Amino acid sequence: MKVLISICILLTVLTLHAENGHKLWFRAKSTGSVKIICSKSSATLDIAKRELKQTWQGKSGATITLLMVKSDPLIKGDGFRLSPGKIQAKTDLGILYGVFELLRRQQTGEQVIEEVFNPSYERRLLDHWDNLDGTIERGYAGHSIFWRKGKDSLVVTENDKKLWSQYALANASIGINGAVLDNVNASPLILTKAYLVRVQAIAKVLRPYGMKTYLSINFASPSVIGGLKTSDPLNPEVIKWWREKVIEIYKLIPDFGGFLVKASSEGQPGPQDYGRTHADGANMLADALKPFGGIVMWRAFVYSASGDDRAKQAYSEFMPLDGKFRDNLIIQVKNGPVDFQPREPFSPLFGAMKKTSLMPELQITQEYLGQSIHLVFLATMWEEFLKSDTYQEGVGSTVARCTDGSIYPQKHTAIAGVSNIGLDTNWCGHTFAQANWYAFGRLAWDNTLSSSQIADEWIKLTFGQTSKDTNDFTTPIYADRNENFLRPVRQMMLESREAAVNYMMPLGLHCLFSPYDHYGPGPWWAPKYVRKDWTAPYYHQADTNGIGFDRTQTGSNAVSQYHEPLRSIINNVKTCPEIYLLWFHHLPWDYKMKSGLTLWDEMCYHYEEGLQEVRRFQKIWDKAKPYVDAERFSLIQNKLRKQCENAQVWKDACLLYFQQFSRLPIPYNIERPVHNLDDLESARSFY
Ligand code: BDP
Repeated sequence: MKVLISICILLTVLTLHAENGHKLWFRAKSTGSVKIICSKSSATLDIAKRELKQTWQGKSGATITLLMVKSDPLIKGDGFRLSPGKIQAKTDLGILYGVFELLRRQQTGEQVIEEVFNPSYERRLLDHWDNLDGTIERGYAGHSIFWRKGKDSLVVTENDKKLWSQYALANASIGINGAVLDNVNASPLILTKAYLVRVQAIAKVLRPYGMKTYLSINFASPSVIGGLKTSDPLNPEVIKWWREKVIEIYKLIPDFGGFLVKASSEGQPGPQDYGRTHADGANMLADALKPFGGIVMWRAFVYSASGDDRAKQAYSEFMPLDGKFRDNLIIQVKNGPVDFQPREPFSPLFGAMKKTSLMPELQITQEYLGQSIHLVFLATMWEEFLKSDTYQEGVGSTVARCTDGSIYPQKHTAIAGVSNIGLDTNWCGHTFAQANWYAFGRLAWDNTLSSSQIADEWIKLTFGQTSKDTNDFTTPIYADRNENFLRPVRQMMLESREAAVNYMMPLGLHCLFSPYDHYGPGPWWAPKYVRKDWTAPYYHQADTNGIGFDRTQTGSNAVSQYHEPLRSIINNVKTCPEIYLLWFHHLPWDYKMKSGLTLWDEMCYHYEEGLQEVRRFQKIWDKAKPYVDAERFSLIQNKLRKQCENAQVWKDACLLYFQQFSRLPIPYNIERPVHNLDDLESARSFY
């Protein structure tokens, strides 16, 4: 019995100390004391002081001055000026951000020299696709941290508050300053009193960390929960209903951020149900929010079953409305014109809508990128997107500059990422998925950061130093770690997205997913009963003549939505970048690629390369063992094994399926498929 009890105690102690990933990128503990001079006090400044004390890694006994300044023309909004020994800002939140920058530099060995830091976007938001019953749409890390099912679902517990404040701290540390708390496929119930009271409780916890709360709303709320006969945005009763609802919300949450709206899209109600335009619907809500400083984020993710190329539809529908939207309204546009695919060109709306504020929507949750199983670092994808040149105002009109106010005088600037956070102990389901949360925040703060720098920071913060290490980055121990851990792991992260593109859908292919879970391959999936633009063959158009979607001037003419010279570049098969080749062109299987190979052979090599890259990641990770705690090491090792299995499935499925059309052999220096196409086609799940 005694032995049993001792074992139990031992196990409890061990689990308590087991590394479960919950601490995210907060690993450092103070290595000495710090004296803080700050004449002001507030909840936000208290957090700043607490963090400084708890994680100080600088010289013991040093002094840090936190100074509020009124007139520093270089500091904007919640920006700050960081110099050795001093952080200056115009707002308390600016001071908190400055503290995090300083602590990050101490932990990563980056120097502190006098420098001003300003955010690229005024609003840097996480969109949670959390349902009120606690499930998460496209969530792969457990249930919602905000909502749950059951009788006591709305009771706010101490555990809730603790988790929300940890969440808010993590967001503040990377500059995220807002959260949309519920799914874009919104339940009208979110606007009922009981739920609003819970939103108020959440807002209270997030507030000191500088995070505002926002809600996704259902456009039909007035008729569904308000008892009205209609939700027509031009109906006076409906207008009044929304005005009163907004007043009710601001009474509870005075700094409420605003509404996110998915309307007239994928079956969601919207103004078009009443013969009204997106502008009619969106402006009505914007007017209700205006007196309180709230904004509307209206999504451009719309496409009908009209038969027109789906990639063209958001542009076709929204461009005619440019200039018709209120100034407290932002159109939220997904990075690509279709839907968060492993690779898409940027949406042509960026830069094109010149009289309307536009915000990018990125997807942090890896719906189409291996979910919480595959190691795919998304910063490279976002960097590629943000740096894409729209040419709208000449060379250098990048998406980043078209959306952050550098080119167009947008009243509001914002960027959103669909969150990958859930109740899983490690928040994101995969340790490396935490890097995507981190990267989103860092890029939202500074859209010029390189993915390499972000990866570098994240690895150092997340895997910390070993206990033997000092913070002296010149020590031999550090050099060894740098060479054998940091460098290869960073390289792996930077290559990981391209690897996924290679083994899933290279050369501009897209939407080849199994429809059941958006995880495994389903290039064959095309039942007669579903609309064509929900089937894979609609997008790959493979037949014995060739493969690819013809979006050139003689095809769907989606190219016309891009500005010159880009339009001509992508329209011409000779100048179209090969990464987008089959997005814009339908080409014969024996088309000659730049490498001299035929399209078919080139495609085969890409699939093979994707698989081999994951094989290499396995080796890199195995070698990382001495530098990582046992728990996270084996968790990631296991996930990489699964990723490898799935990369093999992807390669086999796509090559065997497309081979039926190409009727060409898979090049003989490539490993043969190990699955049968029939088995893959009848499989329901590849997890
Ligand atoms: C798609 C998701 C779907 C979302 C939709 C959206 O599969 O669950 O509701 O996007 O963004 O990618 O509204």
